[in-house]
Amino acid sequence: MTKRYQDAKEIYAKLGIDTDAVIEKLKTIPVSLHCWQGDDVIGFDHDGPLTGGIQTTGNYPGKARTPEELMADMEKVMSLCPGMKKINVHACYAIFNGEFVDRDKLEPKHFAPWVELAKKHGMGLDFNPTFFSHPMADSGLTLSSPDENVRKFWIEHGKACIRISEYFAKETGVPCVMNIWTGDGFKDIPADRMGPRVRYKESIEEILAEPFDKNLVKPCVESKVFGIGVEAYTTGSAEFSLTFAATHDGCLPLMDNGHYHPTEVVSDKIPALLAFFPEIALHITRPIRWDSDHVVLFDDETREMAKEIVRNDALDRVYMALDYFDASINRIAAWSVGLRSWQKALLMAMCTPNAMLKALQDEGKLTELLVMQEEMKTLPFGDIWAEYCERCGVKGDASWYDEVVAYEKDVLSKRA
Ligand code: RNT
Ligand code: ZN
Repeated sequence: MTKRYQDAKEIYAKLGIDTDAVIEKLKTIPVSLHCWQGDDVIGFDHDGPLTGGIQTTGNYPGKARTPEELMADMEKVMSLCPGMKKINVHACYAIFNGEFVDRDKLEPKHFAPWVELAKKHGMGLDFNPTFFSHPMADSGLTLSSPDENVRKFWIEHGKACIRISEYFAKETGVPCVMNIWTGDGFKDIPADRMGPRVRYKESIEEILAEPFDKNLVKPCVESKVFGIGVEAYTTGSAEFSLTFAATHDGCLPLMDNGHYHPTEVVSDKIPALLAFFPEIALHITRPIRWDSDHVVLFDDETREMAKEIVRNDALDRVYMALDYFDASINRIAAWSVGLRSWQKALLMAMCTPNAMLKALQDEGKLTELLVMQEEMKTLPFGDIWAEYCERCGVKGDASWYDEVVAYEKDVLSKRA
């Protein structure tokens, strides 16, 4: 224990915060690490481009080309970041040994190496059907398509993913969050806004009709405001997704903080949803002007989101997953900066005298509240962070980046 930590611990103790207890607690809270930062959201089941209205930009050398490379990269990231992790897998990251099957025919065995990875690290797995980057998604509509064959294909994909999610949960002993997101929408003004939504609703209902144990599989519906090439209309809008989750038992709403109008904030939506849903899910990202999926930083809104989870005592009700993809910088660093930032945000929220601040609000002492909230910002949080990292066996300062530089030299730079 450093002298700096001891001093900081005393300062926080005066505010009623037991930093040792906070550190122990945070170590047990899982954050889901998305596999798709490592190869620019491509996966292993197709050669085509990324579609669905999402985009990576940049061409930094060293992206993972095989399951082995991707998993090695993720292990590197996990070794650089504190806290408990889960791995978030997309269906397009199926691993075929010779025989290829299309997305509607996927089976648990195609994801066995992911289960092995999870077991090796004592982690859980989350899962996502991939409704994009596929010829059956070329029209821009999948589950909401007017073409019955297209819908049927994607419904079968969704059902296969439910079975795979349940397999993940059974194998790892950790519930699997399965997130349904489609990029379905129109570039220009539609003639029918309701038809696709009614079809989308019925398609998700068919997927969820696949039998599964609600304690093992947590299906979510993720909303979105618009995508690239689908600027005028998104089938799975905020109202659609929220209402769907609210009216379908066992289905969770998933909010991605890149999927709203730029002045809306997910931090404010978290407590609104927690007032109604037993459990909710998040995609944590950083939008710049649009759903740009920049690397998550320790910035104001990230901290505000973490605060809402922590001070509403909802760490066990909110499934937290990272979702960003930057191809313009070292991908190991991109992943690590984002995960470390979210960990920092959680730690800071847990090192805040939330009960005291709430009491000031309820007593109408709003001037004092403002003063105290500002005071909190300059407490020696960095020393608590350093201690937390130390106790998790990772670097608390920027020297984690030295390992990234070495990995780039030894491993990434050799990938042609
Ligand atoms: C896209 C959504 C979605 C994807 C992943 C890859 O805007 O955020 O969650 O990023 O499924
Ligand atoms: Zn997302």
